[in-house]
Amino acid sequence: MKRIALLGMPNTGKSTFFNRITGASARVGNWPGVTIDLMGAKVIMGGEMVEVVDLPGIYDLHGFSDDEQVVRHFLENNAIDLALIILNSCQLDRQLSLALQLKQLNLPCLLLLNMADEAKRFGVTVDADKMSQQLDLPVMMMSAKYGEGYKPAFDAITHALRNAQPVMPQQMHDKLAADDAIEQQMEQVLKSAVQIPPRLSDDLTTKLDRVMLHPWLGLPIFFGVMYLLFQAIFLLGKPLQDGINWALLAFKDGALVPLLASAPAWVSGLLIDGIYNGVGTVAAFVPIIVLFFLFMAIVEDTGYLSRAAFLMDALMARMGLDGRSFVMLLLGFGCNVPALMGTRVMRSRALRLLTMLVIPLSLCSARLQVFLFISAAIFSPKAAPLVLFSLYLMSFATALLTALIFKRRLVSHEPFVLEMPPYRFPTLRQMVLRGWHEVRHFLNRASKFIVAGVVLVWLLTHFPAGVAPGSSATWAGQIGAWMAPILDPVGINNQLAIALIFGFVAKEIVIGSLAVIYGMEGAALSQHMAGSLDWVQAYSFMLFTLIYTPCLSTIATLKSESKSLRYVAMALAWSLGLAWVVSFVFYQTARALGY
Ligand SMILES: Nc1nc2c(ncn2[C@@H]2O[C@H](COP(=O)(O)OP(=O)(O)OP(=O)(O)O)[C@@H](O)[C@H]2O)c(=O)[nH]1
Ligand SMILES: [Mg+2]
Repeated sequence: MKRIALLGMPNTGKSTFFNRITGASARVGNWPGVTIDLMGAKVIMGGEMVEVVDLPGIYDLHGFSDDEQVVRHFLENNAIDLALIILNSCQLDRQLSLALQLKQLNLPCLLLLNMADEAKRFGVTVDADKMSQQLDLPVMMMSAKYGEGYKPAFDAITHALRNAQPVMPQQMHDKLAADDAIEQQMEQVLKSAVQIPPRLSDDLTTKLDRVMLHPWLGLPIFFGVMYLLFQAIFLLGKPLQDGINWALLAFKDGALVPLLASAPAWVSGLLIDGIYNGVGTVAAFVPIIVLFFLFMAIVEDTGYLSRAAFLMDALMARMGLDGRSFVMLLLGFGCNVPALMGTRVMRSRALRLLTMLVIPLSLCSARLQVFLFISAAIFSPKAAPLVLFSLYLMSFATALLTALIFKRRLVSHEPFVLEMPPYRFPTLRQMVLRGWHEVRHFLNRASKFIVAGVVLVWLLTHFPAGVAPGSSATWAGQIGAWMAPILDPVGINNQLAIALIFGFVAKEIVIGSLAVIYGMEGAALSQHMAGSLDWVQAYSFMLFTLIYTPCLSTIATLKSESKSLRYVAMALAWSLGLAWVVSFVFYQTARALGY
């Protein structure tokens, strides 16, 4: 099978092109360093099967951050039939040198000048034919996002593939010609084939940045935007959530219960009280989570994240972090795992380790489900949003505290250079792809962790045979009693303790397992919990859930990214210890004050 590799600098539209050509849904974002690992997909081109490989962006072939290593490793170990070099047409003066470096590897190459739409708008003109002659390569202009010029580019690729032979890139290090020669050739090509106006006429970006990056207004605007975003998510998400809850209940009462009426009690118990209630309670949050990711994707895709990094850089530097760490914390609000992997763009190991230590403290969407559920059950409709907001603040505060404490051990001197991409509007297609991606992610986690988790909880709360379900005589009750000396002082009762243990695997299981432990779902579960817990216990439980290790996937990622068991053990111990101390201080103080 023939193989095409997509190469180029970060943020030039490689993944956008990859999605267009393969129909895949690789992550796209207006931020350098979105792709951090290789991703392949097969397509039929010119009647034969071809593998297309999307790669992280590289600045040059000598780069030494972990995502750049991925590219080098790939090139050193794989024969490729065609290297598609994707450049941003508006930045040819900076990017052409990479194309020349890659060409020296003696791979069959094709040059795609992407973002033709922006080039036109900003007044950049490129003579692709002339450039093609000078470089002795096919050169095509196109817009991967909007599709202009895609068809001719596709045909050119098919044509180039037809008589391609797989080539191993030549030894990269000794083959590279002196950089001066490349510099000279680049000057020459730029002079004859490219016209860049002295100032790019990007009015929109300039005007917006005057406000968004304003020295005083910038940060308040940023937090205002975030606040509105959350308001919008819940405003739109709540009716959808209620709708799903209603449908799930109707299906249960109308179909499941009658259907299983004659089955043995343990079968209907396991299926209905276990799996259906457990997974259903979690599934009701899917619309909110999808909306959440859609809005995050908009923030990411417009280029506003880079602005957030810029605005927060000074503050983060005091904690031993930098603007990128802040962006990763924000991405961690979605899911900690990709945020941890995103730190690969950092070249300093100390900075990476410090950032990876704080990311698991960001309140990810799975924890958000737990907090939405509990705060709605225990607190008044007026107080619930404030409770949620306070948890976000705690998330930040614990992250900053962690950084402050560990920054002396993990000192980095990596300079932080931030590239400000122009503002871009996400397309509907990109948003739909992203939403679908999250639904699939949920289904994947549901089938892997949530079903297994709730089944286990059901078994633990219903056995040994003959005891009253959910009572202290069950296995779950015994585990709870065993944990009591540690968890009593922070106000976490036996039922909640079981939920916490399973939350270690995945936070979605926490509410799933509460549904199973109490044998109820939706509104009934909320009411029951409101009756059996007071707000101090509930808040202490939420604090603990927020701070202790997010999930198994996060731990596995910490291990694979840091490659150090000691580091992972330290991160685990720290988060568990911190969770206990924070909950303890809160719980005991609140009780001492008479609440
Ligand atoms: N205007 C315009 N924007 C584009 C075009 N192609 C991609 N983009 C946008 O450019 C940004 C970067 O796109 P990606 O596909 O994530 O870039 P990438 O090269 O994969 O980036 P890394 O994975 O970080 O190396 C996104 O906001 C895209 O929507 C295009 O042809 N025109
Ligand atoms: Mg990419």
